[in-house]
Amino acid sequence: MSRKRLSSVLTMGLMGLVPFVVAAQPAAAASSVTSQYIDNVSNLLLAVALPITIIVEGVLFYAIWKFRKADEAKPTQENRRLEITWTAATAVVLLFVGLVAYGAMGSPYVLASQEDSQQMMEQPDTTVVHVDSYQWSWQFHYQHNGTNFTSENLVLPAEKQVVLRITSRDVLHAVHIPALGLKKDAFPARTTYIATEINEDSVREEPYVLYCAEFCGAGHSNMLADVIVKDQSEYEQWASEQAQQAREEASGSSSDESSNATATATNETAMNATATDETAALAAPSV
Ligand SMILES: [Cu+2]
Repeated sequence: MSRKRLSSVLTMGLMGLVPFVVAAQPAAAASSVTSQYIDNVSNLLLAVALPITIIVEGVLFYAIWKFRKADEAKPTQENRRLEITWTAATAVVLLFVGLVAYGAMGSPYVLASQEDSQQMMEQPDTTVVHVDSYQWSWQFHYQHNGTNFTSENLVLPAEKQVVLRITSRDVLHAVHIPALGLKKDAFPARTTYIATEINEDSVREEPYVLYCAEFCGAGHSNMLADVIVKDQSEYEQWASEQAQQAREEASGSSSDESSNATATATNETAMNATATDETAALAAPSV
């Protein structure tokens, strides 16, 4: 390629960039550590792919325009240098994509292994939620100051390490919270994990939506839950209230149990009484 031709291709390529630069919006801040990693991969790949695309398109349109009057196109002759160049260029691109993806996927906030998650769960500062899925809803189990309680909504603190322990009671499901960049499959008889830290900016009254992202039967499309992100003090308050309520319910039901036990004992006495009556009836001389 002559220098003149090369410079006209590059000029066309750079001109092609202008509308993209004008249209580009400043990137919104990531909602969680996880989405930050994923956005970084996406932005890096876009930054590299865009100029390559524009140069390739530039060469294509240049060739179409330049040879528009050629009746018979000549086949490309063997050109070892060109072949080595495009093979090496492809290898560099693939290596780059692999390295960038590995940089994100190596983080436990993107792919949490069982070991990573268990290490995080042992740290006292981590909020752990057991996400239990079933056809066709979700249950979120918490432990706060030694009290277990269950919530219909997934309530999470911001600016704090969070681990979701995910299980399924029946078939395959998947936890998907697009707004927070979180997604993980749920399997029966197996536990999977999501580890993340939600950014302060994501705290809001309006809930985010958790979707089931694995087709799981007739009720799949209704398998949604609200995700509420609170700041740490509000989260603490919510969790304490829920734990308190659970303790009250537990003490209420245990007194119910003792009254049930009393009722059962009374019934037994009544049965004994019946037996006595029967015995008496049997023993009574027939007339
Ligand atoms: Cu589903």
